[in-house]
Amino acid sequence: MSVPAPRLKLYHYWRSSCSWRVRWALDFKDIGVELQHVSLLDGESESESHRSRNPLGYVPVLERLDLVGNQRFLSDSTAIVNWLDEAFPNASLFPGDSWNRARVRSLAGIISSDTQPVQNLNVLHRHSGDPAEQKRWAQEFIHQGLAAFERAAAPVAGRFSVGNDFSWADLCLIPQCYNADRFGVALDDFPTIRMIVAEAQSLESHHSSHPSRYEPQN
Ligand SMILES: N[C@@H](CCC(=O)N[C@@H](CS)C(=O)NCC(=O)O)C(=O)O
Repeated sequence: MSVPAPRLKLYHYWRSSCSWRVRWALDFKDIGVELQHVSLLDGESESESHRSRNPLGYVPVLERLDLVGNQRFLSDSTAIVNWLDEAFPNASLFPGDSWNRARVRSLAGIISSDTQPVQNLNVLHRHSGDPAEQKRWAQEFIHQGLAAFERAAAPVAGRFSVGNDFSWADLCLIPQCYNADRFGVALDDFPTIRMIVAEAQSLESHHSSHPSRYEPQN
């Protein structure tokens, strides 16, 4: 049964890991939303119309329309998912007591603050014009971030990153593992992460929000 939602629209890019975090949160909470694809490859995200939604020219951006049609935009997956969790408290993505929730945020931050930003497209292009060097850079930082996540999560993980409840930490981890695969970073050194990835694949919302479902067909 769908949760009655305000009118929401998500601007996303099919294989952006930050976009996947938000699509997955929406599906996990069963929140209806309109989706609009914004290409990161052909300048669409750099356009004035997208920069009016997010001056950085990044995805994801959530738009909220009120009853008289006023638009409000929220960028940054962390801010968006925190708002969704407050506005739609069913299926909490920050479960447990205050210490548990802080752990969720701490693990998520290893990915959202300290790993994904340094392997972002614009950073790779700024770093080097050579695709092989871009890949080497991304691999180094992804491996470093996942190694830190593995060590921090190992003592607190259950089925998922923090205990047995799916959380915001998993929403950051799994799309980052998808990126790791794209960049050729193996998960062999990370048994806890491999276990969480396998568990997450049992969730219907993993499949319904997966990038492969949103790949433009043309
Ligand atoms: N902190 C932001 C980061 C958003 C971000 O980096 N988005 C990437 C895709 S995952 C992007 O739009 N990159 C465009 C670019 O690098 O030019 C969030 O969590 O939403």
